[in-house]
Amino acid sequence: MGIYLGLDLSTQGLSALVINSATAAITYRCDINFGRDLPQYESPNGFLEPQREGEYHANPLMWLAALDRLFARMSAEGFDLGTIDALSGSGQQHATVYLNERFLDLQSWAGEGDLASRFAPSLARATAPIWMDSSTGAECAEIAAAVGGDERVCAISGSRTIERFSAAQIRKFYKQSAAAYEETAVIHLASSFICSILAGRSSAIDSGDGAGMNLLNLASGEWDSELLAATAPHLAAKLPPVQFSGECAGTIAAYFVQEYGFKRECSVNLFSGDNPNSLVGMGAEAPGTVVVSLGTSDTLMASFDKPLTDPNGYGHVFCNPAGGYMCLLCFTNGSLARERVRDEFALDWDGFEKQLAQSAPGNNGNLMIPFFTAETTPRSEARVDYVGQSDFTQRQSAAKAVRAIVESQFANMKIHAAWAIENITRIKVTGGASDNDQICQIVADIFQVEVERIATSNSAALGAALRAASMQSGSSLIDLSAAFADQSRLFAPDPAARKIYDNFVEKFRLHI
Ligand code: ADP
Ligand code: XUL
Repeated sequence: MGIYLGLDLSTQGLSALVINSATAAITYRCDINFGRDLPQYESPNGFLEPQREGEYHANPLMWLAALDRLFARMSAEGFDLGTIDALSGSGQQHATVYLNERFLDLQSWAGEGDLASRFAPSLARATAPIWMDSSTGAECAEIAAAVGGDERVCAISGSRTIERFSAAQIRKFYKQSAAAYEETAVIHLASSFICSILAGRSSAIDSGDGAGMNLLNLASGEWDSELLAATAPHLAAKLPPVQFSGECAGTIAAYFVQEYGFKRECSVNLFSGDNPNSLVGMGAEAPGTVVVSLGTSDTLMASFDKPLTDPNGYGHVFCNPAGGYMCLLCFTNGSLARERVRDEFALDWDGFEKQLAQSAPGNNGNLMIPFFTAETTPRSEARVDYVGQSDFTQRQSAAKAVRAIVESQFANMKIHAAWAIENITRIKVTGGASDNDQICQIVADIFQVEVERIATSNSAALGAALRAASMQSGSSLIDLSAAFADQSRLFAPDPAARKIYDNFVEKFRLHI
């Protein structure tokens, strides 16, 4: 039992969340916003003004300045950092940090000044491409071609080549700046970079976040020599080792003991990516429980024991910090698409919910292809079709249109997640649209499993804190995260809806 800190380095800020495992309580939170708190880095939303279309980079020194600022703020608020027994963290996935030989020379870590000034000379590249970057289409094609096609890349690494993933980003750097690439001694992810700083030496990349690089062989858990060779020369020598997320990176660096009063024996658990950490924070790290997040886009995360990969190549598979594997599927047309239909009929969310309540499951066969913008799952150009009765296709009925978008979205989700969710027993829903009871009920009826609404705020930081607690205390991650489960509301599936929705899903499949 003890006090554990979870850090979350997201796109827009750095957050801290502290838990007391004896009382299963979140006891403290603190946030730094890059734009507001560190305006000198000229990154109001956490990234630098794009220099070219699709190019999104951040300044890694800003992340270090945020770490100093966060601990200073925690101390100023009276939080005693000396009480922390172990910590871990979470990083936005895919972002790469390029460091020179100096970073590997621990003598050079001592010195004067704050973290940003100590580590500025260690950067081999001034900026880190982040997950929002989509400028590497050419490099994706080159890597896929060298390995024998995207299906093969997906089968090995868990994802086809993806623009924001690290391999394509590393290749682009090598092509554009060969000399700086040569000078790069080690390439870290955002997560393993911050972990290294805290542990006082270059740490491993955990297999959860490492799987978001298009470089890890999922089945072996090691870097894949073919993918490395297809990406850039001598890459094996520039990558840290990959290790299971539950490993310890060491005890906290002297800098944090001296500056902020951490105790010397405070352990640093390997960091992981925000999605693997969220899986833990939402208590879904054991197979059977699936998380569906209904935000701007809709996403689905599920865990499984074997290194399955998406036969269609839409989803991503990462290693699960609790062991085994997890998938992440993104449905781009989530809340924004529901808003389009809501606005077409001049409704508010209450009105949208009332229209859902007035219409019947299956919607008399009326369905919709709801891709108002280009869709990720399945990959599709923007496409909106109304299929069904004449008053529906002429859009005269709000009740039918509102039901059609919701039922069609979740039919689409059920079809494209089928490979990952064979034996699910529960769906945990979260995100803005999970406030809507009717939507939750439709999810329960289409998937024919109990749906539990959970309130989460920063599940990535919570997942990191729970991982630190598990590593330090030896308690199972599953037991720990269950103890932190939020109050929830349950929606039971209506057995009478099973057949209706089985037919509806098959009909949707024919039109997709
Ligand atoms: P993100 O984290 O992606 O910014 P959120 O999880 O905060 O998104 O969800 C925001 C979305 O939730 C908004 O786009 C809004 O359309 C949707 N939303 C909020 N309330 C409801 C509701 N009662 N029914 C359906 N959708 C809702
Ligand atoms: C996942 C992804 C994002 C980032 C943002 O593939 O790109 O979820 O991790 O935080």
